[in-house]
Parts: sequence; C-alpha cells; structure tokens
Amino acid sequence: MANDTEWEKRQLIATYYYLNLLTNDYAILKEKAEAAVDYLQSMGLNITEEDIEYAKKNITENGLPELEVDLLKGLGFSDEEINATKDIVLMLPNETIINYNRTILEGMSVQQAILSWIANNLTGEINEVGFVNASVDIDPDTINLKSKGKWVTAYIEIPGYDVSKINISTVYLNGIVPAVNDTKYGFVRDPEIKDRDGDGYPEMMVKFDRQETKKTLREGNVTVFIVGEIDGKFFAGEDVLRVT
Ligand SMILES: [Ca+2]
Ligand SMILES: [Ca+2]
Repeated sequence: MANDTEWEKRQLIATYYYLNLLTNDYAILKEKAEAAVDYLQSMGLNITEEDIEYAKKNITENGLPELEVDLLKGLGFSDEEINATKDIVLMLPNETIINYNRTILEGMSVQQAILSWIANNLTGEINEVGFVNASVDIDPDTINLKSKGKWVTAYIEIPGYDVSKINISTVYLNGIVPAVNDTKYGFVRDPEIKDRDGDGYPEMMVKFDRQETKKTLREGNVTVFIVGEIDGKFFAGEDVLRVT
C-alpha cells in the first residue's frame, strides 16, 4: 500500500515534467510554424482565390496531388477514404483554405494553453501530497546532447533533514532515470556529503547515467526534476540546465 502511494507520487512528478516538456515543445513548434508562414508571405506567396479555384479544378480533374495520396496511403488511409478526403478539400470554402495556416497556428495555441493549464493544476496536486523541498544543483550546467560524458551529477540539499539519510534507490531524475546505486562505485559506497555552497546545509552527491539523462532532455533551457525519499518522506527539487 505504502509502495502504491510512492509509485503514484513518482508518476505525478513524471506526468508534470512531461506535460511541461510538451508545452514547451508546442511553443517551439508554433514559433517555427509562425516564422515559416511569415517567410512565405514576405516572399509574396499569398494564396489568392484564383489560386484555389485553379487547384480545385486540378483536383477535380486529376485527384489529390500524388505526394498527398502517397502520404495518406502511408498513414493507412484506404482508397475510399482518400476519395472522401478529396471531396472534403473540394467542399472547403476558399477562405477556409486561405486561413488554413493561421488556423493551424491557432489550434496549436489552444493545445498549448490546455497543456499549461493541466501542468499548472498538477503543481497543486504535487504540493498537496506533501513533498519536502530540496535544493538541487546539477553539474554540469550545460549539457551537449552529442557529448559522450559518463555522468550527470546532482548535489542535493534538504534544510532540516540529514541528507545522509537519502535513500539512494528512490532517487530519480525527471521521474525515470534512477540514481547510480551500484556499490562498485566509490561515490555509491561512500557518498560525498559536503557543504559546497557554504550556506551551513550539507549536500549529498548523487550521479546519473548521462546517456539515459540525455533522452529526457531537449535543446534550450530545461528544468530538471530530482525526486527521492528521505526519512520516509518524499523530497523534490529542480535545477535549470542549458542543453545544446
Ligand atoms: Ca548547476
Ligand atoms: Ca549547502
């Protein structure tokens, strides 16, 4: 039972993390799409009523463009469904097609807003399950996705708690990467506990596999979560990394 609760808490953190990731990805994608639309318009590639009339005539006579048919087939569409898609395209008002790009952008904004809302509401849930706040400093501050480094190090400080009591087998980065817990490593057998930032609270050093960590990162400024258990309570902390 206790384990179920712990598992649920960890899932909550992981869900929160991935929702934030998704929200950010949407923002980046939208930015790129906007730039593409602006670029096409700056080149004078505005679609006019005549262009659409011409395209519709072409589709009526020759069917959908070969490229689109191939794509739809690749997605598993049957010939009937492709024909139906053609009819839908022909039925669309010209103005809808002209606004198509903008509509996609607006749709993306809505998705992004929904995801943000869910992520923000999850923060409340996460606080409600009673996490102890940890300060986390991750080293290095910048991670190159192409680098072959072995570890990512985290220094965890939990004021009011004895960090030597952190249960290393419960420590995860971004909800899925476990802290290295193999006693063949000196830093696992005898973890470094030291007040590196000199604020009077010692930090415990833990390490994560860098290649596994990289799978949870994307380029940009990325918030990284560390969760774990200390004295039977859950702790959570975050640090921001620059990922290149
Ligand atoms: Ca850092
Ligand atoms: Ca400290």
